[in-house]
Amino acid sequence: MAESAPVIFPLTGRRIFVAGHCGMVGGALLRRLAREHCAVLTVGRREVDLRRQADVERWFSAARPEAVIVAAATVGGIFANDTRPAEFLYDNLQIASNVIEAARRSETKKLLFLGSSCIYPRLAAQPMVEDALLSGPLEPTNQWYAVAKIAGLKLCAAYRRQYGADFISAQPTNLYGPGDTYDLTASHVVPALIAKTHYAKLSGAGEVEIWGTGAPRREFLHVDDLADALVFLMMRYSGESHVNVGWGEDVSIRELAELIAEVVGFTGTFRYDTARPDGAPRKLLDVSKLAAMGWRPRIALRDGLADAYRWFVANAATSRDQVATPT
Ligand code: GFB
Repeated sequence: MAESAPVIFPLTGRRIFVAGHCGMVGGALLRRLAREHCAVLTVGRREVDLRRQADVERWFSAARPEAVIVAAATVGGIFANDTRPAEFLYDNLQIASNVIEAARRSETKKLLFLGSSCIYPRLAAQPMVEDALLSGPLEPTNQWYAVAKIAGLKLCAAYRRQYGADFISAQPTNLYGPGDTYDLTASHVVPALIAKTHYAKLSGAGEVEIWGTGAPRREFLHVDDLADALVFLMMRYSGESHVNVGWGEDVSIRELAELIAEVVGFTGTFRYDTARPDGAPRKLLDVSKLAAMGWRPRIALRDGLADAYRWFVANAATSRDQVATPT
């Protein structure tokens, strides 16, 4: 394994703002940052709506964080992206613009913005390198979210060039883990299949519905691995290009469903609803840039799914024995 890149921005003693601390990524960042000797700042949605420029600028000029991680976003799986295009575009453009500009005005020394696995072209060569950005058309189901996230990456690059700000961005693959969303109208595939197989097991239903053909391939990273990579990049990376963060291998949705069935203990069968969209055929990140800096993920998919399932049972599962499929 490559030797770790040197620390150029120590976090010790710094005041670091985690925007979006109630989300899955924000929660993982709070757990990870508890191991650094820094003061983590958070603010609730009722106090500051990150989509409102005046709220954000008022909060930044009072709090003056030295470092910022932008983990806030309006997020969701393929159904939410496809049916709420205006929210995905507007909310995420506003969050990116407001937080990045307020950070510059209040002289934040370092900022890290997060992209999403949909920013690359639908048919990008696999695994996808950082330079594949804007080299072809986007996947239609999530182009709205992708455009907003690409704008955020470009804002960081532009602020580096024009203002000399040390603003960087990371590009995570599909994420899962504790704190995920289990509402099927908004969830990604991992929590959706955990919930569906769990309730089918409880009710004795022999069959679970999977959207699409089961053929698309996705790479999944546990959110605690992501948080570790983000802290690594905050401390050790400064550059204009975004940096991919992934596991380095992918699985088909069919393989994922079988693995989740094993973890949950569901012994029935799957039915594929091909009237539902598949989305991008494959999304696997090339992670060689981050690996060359000396960072590697640790949580293998099976272990990570078991962890996510434990969290679901303890925190999100209800006494219902079935879940409604969104139409
Ligand atoms: O996780 P997912 O919604 O995200 O879907 P994307 C991944 C694949 O799983 C798709 C299939 O091929 C879905 O059709 N799938 C099967 C299901 N059953 C289900 C189910 O019950 N629920 C869900 N949600 N999927 C999102 C983007 O794309 O990923 C966002 O829309 C973002 O913009 C995010 O990039 C990371 O990988 O297709």
